[in-house]
Amino acid sequence: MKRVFSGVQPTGNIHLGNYLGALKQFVELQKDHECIYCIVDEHAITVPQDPKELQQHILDVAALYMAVGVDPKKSIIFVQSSVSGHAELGWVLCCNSYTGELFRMTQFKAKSGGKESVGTGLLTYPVLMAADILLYDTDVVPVGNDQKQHIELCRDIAIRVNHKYKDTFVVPDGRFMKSGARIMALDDPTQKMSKSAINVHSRISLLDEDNKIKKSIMRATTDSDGEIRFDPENKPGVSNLLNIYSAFSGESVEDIAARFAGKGYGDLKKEVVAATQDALRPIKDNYAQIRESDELKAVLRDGADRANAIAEKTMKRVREKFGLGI
Ligand code: ATP
Ligand code: LTN
Repeated sequence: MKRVFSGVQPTGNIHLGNYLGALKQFVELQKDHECIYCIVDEHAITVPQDPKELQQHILDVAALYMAVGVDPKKSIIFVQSSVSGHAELGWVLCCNSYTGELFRMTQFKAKSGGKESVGTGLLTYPVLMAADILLYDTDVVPVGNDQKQHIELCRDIAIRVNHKYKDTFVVPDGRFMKSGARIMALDDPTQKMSKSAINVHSRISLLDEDNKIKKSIMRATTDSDGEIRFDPENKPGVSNLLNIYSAFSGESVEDIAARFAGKGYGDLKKEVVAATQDALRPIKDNYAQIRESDELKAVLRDGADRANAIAEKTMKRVREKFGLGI
């Protein structure tokens, strides 16, 4: 069975982009893969976090994993910092990556742009991500499109180390959804939907109430030509709505556009509202129950034990290959 690994940062506001790009894949892959899903708290502290809030957000993401359908009996769910191999392998990989390749990462450029001083962790962030993935001999990494460059870097580092130290790592592949891989902000469809945008109507959070979902979608930015057609370059707003609808229904964007021929944007938006509300309703119901249950921390402890057993085997191999320790 192929092994899957992915992670989400516990930084609040888990949104439709996170769900349609990543979490939805997590659930699908459980059927026929050995899956490991991590809450990457060490990635979260690359920017300042309030410790109390971080603790809550870790539990929020764990509960959301389970609420969308990740089953802790089938998959491992755990918190990154509870397995020390991540930080340890992260350091080893830092010593096998180049500052040049890290400075080229578009996410680093975006997050560091215009700042007077930039934390080192923001630069080495993708190396820690590579460590997360390589620590588990991962075959498949389900993520959104924005992580493509980081997956490529992870592959480059794995190939480089394998060349130097012979067959140390499995070289993983990214896995991207057809329609959900890049959900755009509703208020500005030229930007990706993000947790950190100031305007709450730029995103749908997975726990948003029906009314909020309706408001955010009905006021989504479109264009003035009135035709419903999939054309991300010239019609990013309408194309984003078609993408969201397609990701929920499984129908192709072209078929949806054909079905709406001659109708107005309002008609399309109403159906997107209904599809989103219907999809999020059971997630919200499950979440409320799971977040309050005592079972949650037990799931994370059990996940950490199972993850650690795999990680330790890899670290033993890595230490031997590199000549670390005695
Ligand atoms: P954000 O930019 O919203 O803060 P993020 O990408 O920095 O999110 P994570 O929460 O760790 O951080 O992302 C979890 C998963 O969601 C990743 O696989 C990421 O690629 C995916 N993802 C994030 N935003 C989108 C989006 N707008 N569309 C599709 N997938 C997304
Ligand atoms: N960098 C990712 C989160 C992340 C991740 C990972 C995803 C950290 N480690 C390992 C997949 C595999 C993000 O910002 N979305």
